[in-house]
Order: sequence, then C-alpha cells, then structure tokens
Amino acid sequence: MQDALIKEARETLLKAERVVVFSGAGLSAESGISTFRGTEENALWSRYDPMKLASLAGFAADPATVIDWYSWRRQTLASAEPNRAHLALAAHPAILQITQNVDDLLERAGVPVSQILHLHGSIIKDRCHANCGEEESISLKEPPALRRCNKCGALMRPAVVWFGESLPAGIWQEAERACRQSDCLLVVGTSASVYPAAGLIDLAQSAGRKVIIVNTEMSEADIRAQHELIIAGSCRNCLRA
Ligand code: BV8
Ligand code: ZN
Repeated sequence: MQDALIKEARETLLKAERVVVFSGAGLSAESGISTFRGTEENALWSRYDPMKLASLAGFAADPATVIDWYSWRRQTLASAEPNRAHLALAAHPAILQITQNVDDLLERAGVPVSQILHLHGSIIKDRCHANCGEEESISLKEPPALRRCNKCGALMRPAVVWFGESLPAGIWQEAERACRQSDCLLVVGTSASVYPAAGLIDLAQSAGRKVIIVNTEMSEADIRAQHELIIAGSCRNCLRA
C-alpha cells in the first residue's frame, strides 16, 4: 500500500511545477534529533515542559536552565548527521524548504541556504535578547553558557523563535507567498500543531493546492485537509532522491 502511495506522490510531484516542502521535527528524527511531541521515548516535550523552556516567560523565570537545555540540544546536534531524507531534499535544490526546524541539517545535506526558510529561527546562533542587533555563531560542540551581550549588556539567547514571540516578519511573508503560489505542498514530519506555521497547510489547501503528507503517525494536518495524499511512513523511507 505504501509503495503505491509513494508512486502516486512521485507522479504528482513530477507533474507539479512549483513544489514547496514544509517540514518539522520528524524530518530530523532519524538523525537522532528528538522531536517535540512524537511518541518515541526521547520526545523532548515528554521530558520537559515546552512552555517553560522554549518560551519568553520561561527564559525570564530561569534563563540558566533554558540555556542548559539548549546546550544539551546543541551538543546532540553536533554529533548528528543529515539522514537520507535531508539528502533526498538536497537533490532538488530548486525546491524551497520551509522548515520549523532550528537545526542546520538541511544546510549540511547541501540545500542552498537561499532555499531554506527557518520559520522558528536557528539553534546554531545566539542573539541579543534586547534585540540590539548583536548576533553570533556558536560552537555546537562547546556551546556558550549564559552570558551577556558584548554590545549592550543584555542577556544573549539562542536565535530561535520562542512561544509568545513573533516569527521573523520577512520570512513568514515569504513562506505564505510561496505556499500560495505553489502547486504542490509536500508536508514532512510535522504534527501541524504549532501556529502560525501549521496554518501554511490550510493556506495551500484553501488555494486548492495538492498536499502530500509524510508522517509516521496521524497528525492534525490529516484531520483538517481534504484533497491530500497521506503516506504513513518515515521521511527517510518515503523521500528518495
Ligand atoms: C506567534 C523553536 C505571534 C524553539 C518552536 C494561532 C496563531 C498564532 C499563534 C498561536 C495560535 N495558537 C496558539 C498560538 C501560540 C503558539 C502556538 O502555536 N502554540 C501551540 C502549542 C498551540 N505559537 C506561538 O507562540 C508562535 N508565535 O504566534 O507569534 C504572537 C506574538 C506574541 C504573542 C502571541 C502571539 C511561535 C511558535 C514557535 C515556537 N518555537 N521552536 C525551539 O526549537 O527550541 S516550536 C517547536 O514546535 C519546533 O519549532 C517544532 O518544529 C515545532 C512544531 O513541531 P513539529 O516540528 O511538528 O514537531 P512535533 O514533535 O510536534 O511533531 C513531529 C512529527 O513528526 C510527529 O507528527 C511525528 O509523528 C512525526 N515523525 C516522527 N518521526 C518521523 C516522523 N515523520 C516522518 N518520519 C519520521 N521518521
Ligand atoms: Zn545587545
């Protein structure tokens, strides 16, 4: 059954002229990066409270613990490699990658940086929490401890988008425009539970675009979307160059 669905998806993708990929944590799961809400035992949220560690309020309440949590995630990423799904996506450099992921595995797989929209920012950089403009790449192997901005003295924090923070305006507008203008949205490895990012699926649907969903489990996207192809399988097995 899965092979037939993959064959149908492949035909749809080959016929499409403007494919856009929308990815989530499931894309990096087979590289050993914990997902947020998946059922596997190492899902991040099953052990931590996201509202405490990936939110403005959490950082204000306990910045040291938040930075320790990111240091652990950064060191995990340091020893991770892109998996076959990243490499399959990189084999099509003209396709725009809209990702909720904050890792750099798409870049490391060879996707041109200009073709990747990180809706939720990047864990491989720190930025000033007071938005003074200071931003620094960090070592994933030896991530920095809690520290202050050299420019203005406010705290530095990972350059990610926390709950309660707005998405980078330009990136969000570009993602919306790309989904509107696409003729096929390939949705891989996301629970479609975080907004406004998950709204991109509805946007593509309401514009009558074909939506192909690759996920190992049912997701909120399945429940909402009508004309779509759902492939219940892992990214690494379903996406082939
Ligand atoms: C904002 C960065 C305006 C940090 C993350 C409606 C509209 C607007 C906002 C909201 C709204 N409703 C609620 C909100 C608020 C909130 C929100 O969405 N809350 C949720 C919990 C309901 N949204 C926000 O706060 C956003 N900001 O709206 O700004 C604003 C401004 C001021 C005040 C108010 C509003 C900001 C959201 C961004 C949060 N940052 N990450 C970090 O990473 O540390 S979110 C985090 O979740 C990651 O980015 C992650 O990618 C993302 C989404 O999760 P998924 O990627 O889908 O991962 P998940 O684990 O959930 O699912 C993995 C899937 O993969 C599963 O389905 C699994 O089955 C599948 N899978 C696993 N293995 C595989 C696989 N599939 C295939 N193959 C495999 N091998
Ligand atoms: Zn500063």
